[in-house]
Amino acid sequence: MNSTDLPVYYNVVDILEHNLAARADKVALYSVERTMTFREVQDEVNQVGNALKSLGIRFGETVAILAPDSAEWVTTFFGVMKIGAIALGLNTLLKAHEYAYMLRDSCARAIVVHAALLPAITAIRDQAPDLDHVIVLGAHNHPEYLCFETWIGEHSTELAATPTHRDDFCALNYSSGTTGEPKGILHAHKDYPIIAQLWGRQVLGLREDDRTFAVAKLFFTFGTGGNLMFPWSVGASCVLFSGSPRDPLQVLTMIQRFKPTILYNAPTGYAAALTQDSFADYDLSSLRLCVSAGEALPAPIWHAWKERTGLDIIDGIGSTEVIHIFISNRPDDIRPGSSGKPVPGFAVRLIDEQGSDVPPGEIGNLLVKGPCTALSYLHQYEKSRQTFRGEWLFTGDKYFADADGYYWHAGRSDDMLKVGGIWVSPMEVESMLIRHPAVLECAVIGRPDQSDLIKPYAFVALKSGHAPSAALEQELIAYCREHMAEFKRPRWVTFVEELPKTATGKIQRFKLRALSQIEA
Ligand code: 3UK
Repeated sequence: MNSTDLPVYYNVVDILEHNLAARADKVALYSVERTMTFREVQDEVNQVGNALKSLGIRFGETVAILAPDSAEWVTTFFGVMKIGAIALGLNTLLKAHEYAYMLRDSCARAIVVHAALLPAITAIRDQAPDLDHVIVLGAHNHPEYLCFETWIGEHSTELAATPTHRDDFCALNYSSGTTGEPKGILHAHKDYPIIAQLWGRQVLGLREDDRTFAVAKLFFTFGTGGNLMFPWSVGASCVLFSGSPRDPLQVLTMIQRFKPTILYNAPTGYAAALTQDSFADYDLSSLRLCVSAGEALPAPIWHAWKERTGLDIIDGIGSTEVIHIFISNRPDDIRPGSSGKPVPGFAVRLIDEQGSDVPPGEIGNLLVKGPCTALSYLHQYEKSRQTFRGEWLFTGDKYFADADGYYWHAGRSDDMLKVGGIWVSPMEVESMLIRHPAVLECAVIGRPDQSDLIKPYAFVALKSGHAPSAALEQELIAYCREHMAEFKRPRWVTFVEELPKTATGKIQRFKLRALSQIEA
């Protein structure tokens, strides 16, 4: 499937609306707070769309959403796209200065924000010059901001979709890089129906009687696709999870209560659930299939999950640039530890530094070509030219293919780390550590934990007058935890006299990586 299979004028809200004729009164979404049928979702989407129009939000303008996964997240998301505006789902784990950058860079004109996350937005309101409207979910005491419920309550449940071109942009996500600011990635209305067909139906085999549940959040395209677009494209329901991915008991409780058939999680999520003493007490019998993405799923976790639950995990590599999974295992064809085979509709290449294809068994740089890849990074011309190479996307991943055609992840060509499925730039952690008064210099690398999943590991040289100690190690970790998104903090600190450097003073991370392997 590609874009010409869709009508020229196509609005992605069709993924919701095609259900109105067929199953308007079926439950579309479950959550602890609210359960809604397709008709109820549609009514609220229309109210949001009308309310946004009444604020003067126009075609092509950006509206941000900063909230835990919830019914309101979903109705806002579709309401924005239905009027031809662009929905920006913000990562709820970030700090105020990161929101300031994203709101400014995207020229967001309005934000729908949960009251619990509002302080981060009020703190930077004056740094987002285009942000004319703040709409708050839940109770708050800022009379100058709109209250979501009253705001939409004044508006009609009737609204015709803006006849957007299938190639018009509808959604924006930010993704971090090694250096510099996060990169805005725009996707078009056509991209979600295409990937829903190519992976959701073709590979995963989603059906109308499925019920999906994602630990991965809706602000991440892994969640938006897997837990919203794909189920609704086949008339299935989704279960939204507003809790923390780092709390495995909450996750298990949700599964027991809402009985999903499909579970999406990151490898850390599977590993964390397996370590719970009470794991066997939970009823997971509704599940028929599990999906893992965000980082490579080590084979031992796959086998342990299979042994404990009888369930297969489908590991697949996806990216925000491509929108979702493009190399994947399949329900009837799994090689644990590998990412599986290219999803039909995508082409992949593995090339060496000279650009020649490498033979099976040899590691090369992964390129992918597909019908739903983004076109560029917003406002990042040079970085875009390096990454979007004609029809091919340079993923930054190293891979090799085995003799049977399965693809195996073999690290990154940059220093970026995937921690719990989310990007961490070692340089960002280093620039935080260096602000601590005891730190002279430092370097951060990835190190596998006991489940073979990568976590940040810091090497630190101290200023004179400071001595290494376990207390100082904890202090440095706590310092990062406090000042940056928590998942980015180093999990271990090793104190060194000095860091290995090249003659030109560049830190030799490969030496540190070798050192960390000897220690482990
Ligand atoms: C890494 C994997 C090995 C890889 C994503 C599914 O992760 C997603 O998007 P991001 O833009 O990151 C992309 C990068 O993450 N990666 C993802 N999945 C795997 N590495 N095995 C995997 N299974 O480095 C890739 O380039 O955050 C995943 C669907 C939608 C997504 N956005």
